[in-house]
Amino acid sequence: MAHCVKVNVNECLDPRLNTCQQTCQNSVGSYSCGCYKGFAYNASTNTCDDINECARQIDRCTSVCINTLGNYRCSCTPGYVLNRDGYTCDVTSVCTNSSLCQYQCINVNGNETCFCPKGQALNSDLRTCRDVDLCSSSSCSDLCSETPDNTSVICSCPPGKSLAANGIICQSKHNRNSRLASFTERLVTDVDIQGDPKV
Ligand SMILES: [Ca+2]
Repeated sequence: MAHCVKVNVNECLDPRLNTCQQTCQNSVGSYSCGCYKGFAYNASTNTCDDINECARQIDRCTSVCINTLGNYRCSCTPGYVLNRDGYTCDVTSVCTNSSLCQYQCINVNGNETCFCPKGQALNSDLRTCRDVDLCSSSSCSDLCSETPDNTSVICSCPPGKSLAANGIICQSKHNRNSRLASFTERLVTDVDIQGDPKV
């Protein structure tokens, strides 16, 4: 009569003895398969399927959720940066899209906004800048030119006129001189009258 000895083989210790994809739980006379955290065991295929935390809405992301194999990660919409907790987002002062603007990009309350240097204006594409003709809106009465750095205007006057102290109005040198001349003349006349000896 032969002895039947029941030997407990640990199938989990040898990959050739089990068909588990991820984890293996030994039991007397058998074994069972399991999965790592982030995976769900699929009994029909004996595989471990990724759990899509984003789709199942079991993620902790406050903004954008990106599913990964066995896990997920959080991201933020443009203008926001992920906090160190890995879940929440805060407004950032810098723009995430550095190629967005022709010149400068500043994050204004989460909106990445393009700015132009002084003397230039933003085009309707909200990205590029155009030179602004500062003279077209200047107060110069006669001649106008832009400073080399394109940031302000300089008024000037044609020959025969001179720039008033306000720096924007040209006045005729001739008128000024003739008024001065007539004033001097009147002054001289007054002196003559007063000085006229009454004999
Ligand atoms: Ca996942």
